[in-house]
Amino acid sequence: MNRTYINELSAKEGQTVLIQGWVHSLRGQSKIKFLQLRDITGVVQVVLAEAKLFDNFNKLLAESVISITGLVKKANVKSEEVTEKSLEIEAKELEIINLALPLPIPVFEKDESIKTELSKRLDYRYVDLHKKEVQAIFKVQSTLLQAYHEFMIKENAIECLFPSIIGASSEGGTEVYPVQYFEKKALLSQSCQLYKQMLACSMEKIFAVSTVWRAEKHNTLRHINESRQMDFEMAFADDKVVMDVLARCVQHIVKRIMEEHPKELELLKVNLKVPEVKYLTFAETTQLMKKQKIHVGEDDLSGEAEEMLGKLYPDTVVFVHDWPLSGKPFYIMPKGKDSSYGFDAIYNGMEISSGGQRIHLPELLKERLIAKGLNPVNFESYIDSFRYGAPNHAGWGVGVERLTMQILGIKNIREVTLFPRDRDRLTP
Ligand code: AMO
Repeated sequence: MNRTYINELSAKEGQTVLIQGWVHSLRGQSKIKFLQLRDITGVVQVVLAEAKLFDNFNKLLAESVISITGLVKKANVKSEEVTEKSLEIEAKELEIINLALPLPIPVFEKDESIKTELSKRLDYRYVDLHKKEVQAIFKVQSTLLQAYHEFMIKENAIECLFPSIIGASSEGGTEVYPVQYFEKKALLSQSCQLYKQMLACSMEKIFAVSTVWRAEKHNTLRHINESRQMDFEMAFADDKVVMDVLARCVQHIVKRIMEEHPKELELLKVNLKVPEVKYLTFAETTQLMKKQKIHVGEDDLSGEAEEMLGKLYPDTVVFVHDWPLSGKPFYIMPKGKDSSYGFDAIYNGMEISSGGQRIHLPELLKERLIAKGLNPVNFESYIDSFRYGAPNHAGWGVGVERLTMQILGIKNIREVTLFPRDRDRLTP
């Protein structure tokens, strides 16, 4: 018999079906036993009235994996956990696929006030991922990635794959992981920046999803050492053009999540709205923050300022552009002496993206590398790539985890990372 998923049961009332999944909860009296069975689509009540099934039932602990063959019957189930309340399964057979040991962390926390600490949950992430709240986060993240692809394909962008082992730091700075590459020293990619630029100079409009590594030593709620980025780069474009692409892209992603995931959003208590868009210069933002008595750096926004932007402009992608040149990486196009064509995008109080127009002129690029204390010799092939027909171009990178946490209003980035890598965590 083919397996039926739990959300398909309502179409099979009166039929015998095979369902498979995890034991969500168990309850037994001497003559009749109940269990709730969960699969990725929902939870259903199973009634076991035949004594021949009790031996197997008595062996079960929560999260054991079983197969049930049984009859789909009308019912009126009260339990909040059950998703198919109008039916239940009268079990005819119970097969144990794998008995679970006593759980190191609860999967089904009846008492919401007793929350397991995140670090312990992450130690047992493989158990934590049995929780429907946790699954909801990653279902939403999956749709986020699919919606990004959908949007980019409609924009006629070409998807590209880039190397993860690179010769020179793409973002400047020292926050890189060294790799021994045969006789040479190499680095784990901090971003696909140099490659996406080189590619936009021939393929015009490109996008990528890649894993990136940043060896930042500090432990914060918004940084991880291995993250995923959605990148975009476009030829014959400036900062204004690509900010508009990013705004429409985030709006499309949010809209798709609202369409696909009303249940998950309800479970996670998220009231999602398609964001508006606001453009502010860095100077305007500084003025705005002064009024609010909030500190802004000379060439960077503080976390507090990002939060305030979220309060002043809720459910809005706020672009802070004309960013001070000193606060942007070497590849960002200067605007006059001190300003730049660089921007950050702040959404619901946190930076989700940075980008800008790039330098496509080799001599200016060399100048900017030197100004940032970097050696142009280490960037020779990147600089040379702009000597043989390089259009002006612009782009951005969005952190997948950052966008997920801002869409879902989740405070700790580790919650939205399947297997986070941070200063203290390398397993699982
Ligand atoms: P940036 O370094 O600002 O820009 O990174 C782009 C976006 O990636 C996310 N991000 C991170 N998320 C979690 N943990 C981290 N340690 C982390 N670092 C970055 C953020 C950030 O906005 N090459 C440029 C982009 C471009 O100009 O196209 C870049 O990497 O959401």
